[in-house]
Amino acid sequence: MGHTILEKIIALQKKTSNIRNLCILAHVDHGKTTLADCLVANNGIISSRLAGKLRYLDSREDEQIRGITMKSSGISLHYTTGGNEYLINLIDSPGHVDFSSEVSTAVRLCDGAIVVVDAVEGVCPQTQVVLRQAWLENIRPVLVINKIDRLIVELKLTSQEAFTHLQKILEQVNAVTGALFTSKVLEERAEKDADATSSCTENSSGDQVYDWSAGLEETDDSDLYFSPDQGNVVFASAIDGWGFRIHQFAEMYSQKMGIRSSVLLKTLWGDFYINAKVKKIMKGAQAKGKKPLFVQLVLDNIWNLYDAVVTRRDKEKVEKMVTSLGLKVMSRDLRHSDPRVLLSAICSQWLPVSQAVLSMVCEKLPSPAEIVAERVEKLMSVGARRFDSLPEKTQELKKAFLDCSADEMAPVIVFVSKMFAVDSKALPQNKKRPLTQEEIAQRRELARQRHGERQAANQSTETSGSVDAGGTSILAAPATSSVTDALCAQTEALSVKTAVEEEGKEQFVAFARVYSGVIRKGQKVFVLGPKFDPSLALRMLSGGCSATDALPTIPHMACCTVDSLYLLMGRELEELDEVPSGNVLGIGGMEEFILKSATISTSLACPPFTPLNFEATPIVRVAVEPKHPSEMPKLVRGMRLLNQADPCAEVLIQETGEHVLVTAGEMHLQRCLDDLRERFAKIEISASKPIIPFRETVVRPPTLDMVNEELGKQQKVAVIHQVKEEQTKYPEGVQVDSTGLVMLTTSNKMATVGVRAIPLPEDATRLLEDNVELIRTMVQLSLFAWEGKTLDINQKILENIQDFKVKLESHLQGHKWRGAVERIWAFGPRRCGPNILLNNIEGYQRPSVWQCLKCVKEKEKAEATTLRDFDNSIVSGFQLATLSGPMCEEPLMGVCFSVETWDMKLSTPPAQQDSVDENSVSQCAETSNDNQSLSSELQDVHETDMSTTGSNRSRSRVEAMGSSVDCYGPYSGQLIASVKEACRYAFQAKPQRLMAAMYTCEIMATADVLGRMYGVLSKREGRVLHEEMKEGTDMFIIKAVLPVAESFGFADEIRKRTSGLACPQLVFSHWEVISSDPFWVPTTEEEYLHFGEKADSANQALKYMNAVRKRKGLYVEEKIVEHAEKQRTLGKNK
Ligand SMILES: Nc1nc2c(ncn2[C@@H]2O[C@H](COP(=O)(O)OP(=O)(O)OP(=O)(O)O)[C@@H](O)[C@H]2O)c(=O)[nH]1
Ligand SMILES: [Mg+2]
Repeated sequence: MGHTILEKIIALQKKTSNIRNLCILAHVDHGKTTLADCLVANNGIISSRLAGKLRYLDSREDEQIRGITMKSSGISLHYTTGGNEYLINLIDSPGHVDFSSEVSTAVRLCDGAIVVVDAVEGVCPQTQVVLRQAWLENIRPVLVINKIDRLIVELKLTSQEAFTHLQKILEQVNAVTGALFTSKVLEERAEKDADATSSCTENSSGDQVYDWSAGLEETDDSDLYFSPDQGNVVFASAIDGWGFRIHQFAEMYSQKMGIRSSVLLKTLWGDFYINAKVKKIMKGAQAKGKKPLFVQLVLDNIWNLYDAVVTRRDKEKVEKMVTSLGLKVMSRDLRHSDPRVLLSAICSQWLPVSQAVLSMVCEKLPSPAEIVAERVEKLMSVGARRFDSLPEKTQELKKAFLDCSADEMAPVIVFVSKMFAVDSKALPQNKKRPLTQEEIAQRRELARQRHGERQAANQSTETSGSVDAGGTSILAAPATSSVTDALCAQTEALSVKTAVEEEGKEQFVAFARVYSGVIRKGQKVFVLGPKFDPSLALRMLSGGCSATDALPTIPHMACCTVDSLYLLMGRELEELDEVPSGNVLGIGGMEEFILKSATISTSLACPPFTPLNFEATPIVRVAVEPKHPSEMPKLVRGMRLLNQADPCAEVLIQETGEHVLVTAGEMHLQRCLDDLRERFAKIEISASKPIIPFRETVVRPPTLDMVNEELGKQQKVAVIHQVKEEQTKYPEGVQVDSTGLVMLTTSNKMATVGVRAIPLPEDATRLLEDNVELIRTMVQLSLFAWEGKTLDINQKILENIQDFKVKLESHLQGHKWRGAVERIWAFGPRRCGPNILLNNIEGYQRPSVWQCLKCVKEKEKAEATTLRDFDNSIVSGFQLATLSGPMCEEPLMGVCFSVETWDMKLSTPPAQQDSVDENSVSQCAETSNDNQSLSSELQDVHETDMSTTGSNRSRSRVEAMGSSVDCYGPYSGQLIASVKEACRYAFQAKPQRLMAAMYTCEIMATADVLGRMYGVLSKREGRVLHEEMKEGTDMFIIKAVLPVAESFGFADEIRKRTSGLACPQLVFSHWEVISSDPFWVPTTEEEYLHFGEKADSANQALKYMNAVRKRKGLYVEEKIVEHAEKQRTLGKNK
């Protein structure tokens, strides 16, 4: 990078109002990186001829090979418009769903976004996702409709058709924005109403009529939508290098036609036409069958150019056009065999896309100084905490955010959104740089000196050789010099070796942005982890302190010195000494302190930023191991590095000792494995087949049998092995009645529990699943209330809990569920899962899970005394039972366990029994192999709390128990085990089903490959939800669901079968019950006749279940060879 450009950028970094931080967002393959190329070429970093072909920001080899972006990367550009110089920090992001976490990391650092939409494909699933992400982060978007050349060359639309098509796309994009806006306004309004009703007295009658649209009308949304006349839409073809806003044409034609440009601007995009006779612009082009202005003045020109250059290759016409436009085209381009070369040579001069996009960005996107208060509050308030409940000093920092000042006194606030690995060779300090004139002169001088010395030494040896006797002292000199030479050589060799080792090492650079103050090299700063609590820190350190002071250890906080600062220049980094507020930057030497994201500040009052919104759920897991077992440590280290370098990948070690990698999808998995092999571990590794998660559940007894006959009327046939199984299913001491109630007594015969499993309605399960975070908060609140602490809790969260309760009640209707919601004992597994433990014990009134609502409101302490002893053992048993079910040890889902009896003989056990049990369960949960991450902050708080109080209590308990420890072990332990077993048997007493994780996929394909695509879908048990034709194109959009278990290789197969025309995007959507019964054997006469005794037609659920059991080393009932003689007969007959 040129020295002058670097200096210019450094100077511009200080002018906050002239900085634009933005990212490019779009669906996969809509042309983000190509567009970025055009912008980069404008700065002369790459040649404009290569723009669009090089994909400069796709710096990884696999990105280039696959033609897809996998990591977001930043580059700083400078741009001059209207006499103002701007610094543009551009971040290119990936569009593939598997890498959507990279988008989240990019969006957080920006103030604006360029949303790119393919003119042919229109709004795609990821387009909606990125628009929502931008919305959630309060960043302003502008629109680029790209690939308009495809409308001309591929779809062969006329300019008029293209106009209609473009209008439709714009409508689609605005519809998405509109929906986001409406929901926000309504939410705010509801909030306001809630505030109003809570503040006013309760005298209002309940029959208010809500006018929901009122809020919408009041709120100004005019600058929210994309509209060409607002100047926030660019029409472009990045590959051909052209793009424009209608401003440009309005100005051009206002001179030509003598119409004011403001009038033209208003009418150029719309249903207006020009009346040539009266030279006036009139409305109603469509009704009168006239050419709209946009077609006549804009599109027709472009269409003509393409026609002349690409379609007809009319040289004369092209030359005429070129001269009339006043352009200069090199004759080399004119003669080129590929017409696209000539085209881009003309277009990039006539309507350079970089000018159009960059001027729009500078005009329409906010500078870092314009950050709004709403966004600041959102960034600063983590989880359930309200902004106004933060410590006063912390709230004061809001001003620093809003000022965005680069003042000496301003506190430094930096957010690191991800860590990325770079080869240490690529770091500027390790790079060989050209020497300056003085350095060259210095070296020359040094070499001359050395040469002189050597010559002198040679001469002296020669003379000493000629002098005989007594010359030992002189002779000794060369000997010593040779020794030192050897030493020098050795040390040199050593240093070379370390340099080589260094070279291969990956270094981490933090991808960050400065929100306030100036960060300097060598400065001491605090690194605040995502769980850091400023109020705790402020309490611990009264008064001011800085990172240079010696500090006591504060949880989730570290002090460090800023090692190096970098300017991100795509593939390269440039070293900087300081970076002022408002800029995106790279920070080196932080790998010891930051895992994935962090906040850096000089003030301990600074709160950690809210966690990033990740759209993707990591679901694909594989076990990895080194090819050579001795290389295990390298793998472990490599996996640690990978975990740090990827925002979304999870790395864990299961209790079986397996190293498991969890990724968002197949493509992501591939990239992680490649990274592990080539960068982080540098060893050969083998990965298992993807481990597919399942869930276990129970359903209502089916009313139809497998041949669709009604059950119950037929005469049953006794299938021998089933009867046998029925008998052996339950061991001694377990009683199961015909309704599925399981009674089980502990080994010491002291307690008996009766449990029944009931399937939860589907809606209720979904509700539980969607509200995991809320349930977790509830658990934490109960815990706080339990300990007598009060927490300043957001009113909104309380409302959400109330709302959740009401919804749950509405889903649990019918006499079976009467009053059930009030009697919920716990949720599980992990206290927040989609299963319910119900207290149906007569005469046992325990506080419900909803007590937090009451406690927080009334600020009263929960009554602890009403809990029966060992209450928690029951909960723990339930947690364990729901964590792994009896079918294949996968977690349960949608099951309600109703405890109906609980008799205990022990009369006076110590009061504080339960906490130890709970502790043991939380540990179990941590090591288990479920795929839900445990990383939530609340959960952690909960666990640490439990472990500290638990250990204290356990000691006292052991002392107090003494006598009650019988030969079967502690009483509470027995109860846990019994409840767990009882739940399992109760589960087995009902019709059991497996649940499969499902992907939704949206595939776009042309009519001729539709049939083949359906073939692939049905082979993989996919189900088409709907199919529609995309207007104006010959494309169909098919929405389908597909089990995750069948998805591996799906994208590839579709691509191959449709010759690359269809490319599906798989997104995890939900869990679905597999309708077939894995334990099914024919029981009715019809089934028997239809399927035969063996029932060998494939049972999908059984297949899945056995595969999981096999993987986990569980017993699988499978006959390897059945009827061996038959096979022999077959062989003979051949
Ligand atoms: N016809 C046409 N093709 C384009 C245009 N812009 C990009 N492409 C092509 O579209 C393909 C995808 O372009 P990329 O720039 O890699 O797309 P992307 O949005 O960065 O893709 P991901 O990063 O993988 O999400 C490439 O083959 C480009 O050549 C355009 O304006 N017209
Ligand atoms: Mg890309």
